[in-house]
Amino acid sequence: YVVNNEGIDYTYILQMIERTYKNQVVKAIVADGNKTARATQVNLLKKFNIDSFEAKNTLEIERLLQKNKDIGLVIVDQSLDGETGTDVILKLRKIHSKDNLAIIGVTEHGHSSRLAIEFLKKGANDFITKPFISEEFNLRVMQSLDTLEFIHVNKQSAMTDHLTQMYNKRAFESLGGEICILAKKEDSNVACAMLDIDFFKKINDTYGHHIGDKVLVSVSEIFKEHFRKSDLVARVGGEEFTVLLSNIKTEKVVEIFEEFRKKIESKVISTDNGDITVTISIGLYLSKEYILHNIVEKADGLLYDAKNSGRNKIKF
Ligand code: GH3
Ligand code: MG
Ligand code: MG
Ligand code: MG
Repeated sequence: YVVNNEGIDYTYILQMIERTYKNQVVKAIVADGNKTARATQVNLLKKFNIDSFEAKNTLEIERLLQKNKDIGLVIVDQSLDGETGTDVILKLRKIHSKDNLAIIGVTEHGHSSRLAIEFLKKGANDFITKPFISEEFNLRVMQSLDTLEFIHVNKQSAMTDHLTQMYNKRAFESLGGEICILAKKEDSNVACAMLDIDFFKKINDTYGHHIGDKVLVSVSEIFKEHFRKSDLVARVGGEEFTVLLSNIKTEKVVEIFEEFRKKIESKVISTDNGDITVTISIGLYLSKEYILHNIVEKADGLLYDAKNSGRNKIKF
């Protein structure tokens, strides 16, 4: 289902927490003032399947990071083009935190200990001393990437609802807050929908909790196919869901949710105990307010109206 594309593309906000490291081959930057040294490291990385870019200073590194969202690692030598590696690391860490980007500093024999300390102080994850054995280089790179992956997986699971694999309430609040900040900057409107399955308790009482869960998963699948990846959709309670969209026309957004409501109503969920259908009530609040908590409360009030006026309908 493709909604009109007039909306701001928030995909990159979602990408921040959707970066994958094992499924998608991660890329690296080799920053070194010396061309031969760069080539050596690029070749080593290539051997264990990591594509890398070359850079000589902060500007080049930043440009590469902006353009290639799949870069997870920067290897920085102390001697660069008009800069020192320690300065570069300091600058990079002001923008890129350790949970998004791994940095390895490269020192040289002779002044390695002092410099290694400086690298770590400035925010490097690790360091390696030249000349190095390729095995050590390999291990240090992998160690840094594994840590990144570990952080990523943990963040993902902290933001994901286990049953439906949708965003949970925590994710909704954190990503929703960012979407509001952006919408305010762009002076665009925000549409917030609160959705609640009608008489869900009856499903549990009639068929059992296990079947209730199955219904929730089926409903979550309809959410996933109906909304865009850049729309924020979350399971915020047992059988309660929230959707946040921005920069969208009133008629359009009502149409989107009306179609969704119909899809839920007509979906037949087959179980061992027979076919089940459910309906959903929707409170939809469209405004130029940017405080998430307030917006959600308004949508919740409209949901209450939808429930009280017969259910299986949208109030906006
Ligand atoms: P209404 O139309 O007013 O929303 O009625 P309702 O029965 O859907 O509302 P109510 O809030 O009374 O009941 C919600 C039920 O959702 C109660 C709870 O047992 C069930 N529930 C909450 N979380 C889960 C879950 O993870 N799995 C299952 N199977 N049921 C859940
Ligand atoms: Mg409820
Ligand atoms: Mg209820
Ligand atoms: Mg309900």
